[in-house]
Amino acid sequence: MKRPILIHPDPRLKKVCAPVPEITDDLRRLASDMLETMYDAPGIGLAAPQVGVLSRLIVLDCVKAEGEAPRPLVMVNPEVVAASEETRVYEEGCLSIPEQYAEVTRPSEVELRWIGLDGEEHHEGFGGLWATCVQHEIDHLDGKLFIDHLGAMRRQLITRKMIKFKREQARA
Ligand code: K1U
Ligand code: ZN
Repeated sequence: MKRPILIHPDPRLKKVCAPVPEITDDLRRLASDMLETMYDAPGIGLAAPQVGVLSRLIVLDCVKAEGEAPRPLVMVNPEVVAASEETRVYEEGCLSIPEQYAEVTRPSEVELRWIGLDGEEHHEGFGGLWATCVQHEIDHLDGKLFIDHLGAMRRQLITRKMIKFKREQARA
């Protein structure tokens, strides 16, 4: 089932999310709904707070090349355990900040630990778009948006545009 995506500004997007204590059927259903919502948007990632659930759960699939098999990943309680000194700049977007893009600098490679829906602990290194996306999603779990990496002026400008966007959406 597709779920509505919260649009910035919304107080739920500013909260630090709680760790998931156990893998339940409700959590599996939420992960499945989030993947459906992400693919439909379309997007390459989605964090639980974006659908109003303040739990540490993210989904992502950064396979972009046509003809390549999808690789949906579900990460419970994801943590960056190591990050490269080398950085990469990428023009990021966010499904909670539609039609706004900005360059964000982040470590180009990260090593992650997370719990899968199988209840097992996973470790893996990510680079390129996967590294950018997973850091963007973990930021969501800490109440941080990509615009929080920008200067105050640019952030305020985008926030004002979003307030206007939400007002127009409410009227339509
Ligand atoms: O978390 C989100 O809001 C999803 C966001 C993830 C993201 C995008 C770019 C850099 C870092 C993280 C998106 O998926 S925005 C949409 C998007 O980037 C995209 C959509 C379709 C095809 C390719 C990219
Ligand atoms: Zn986002």
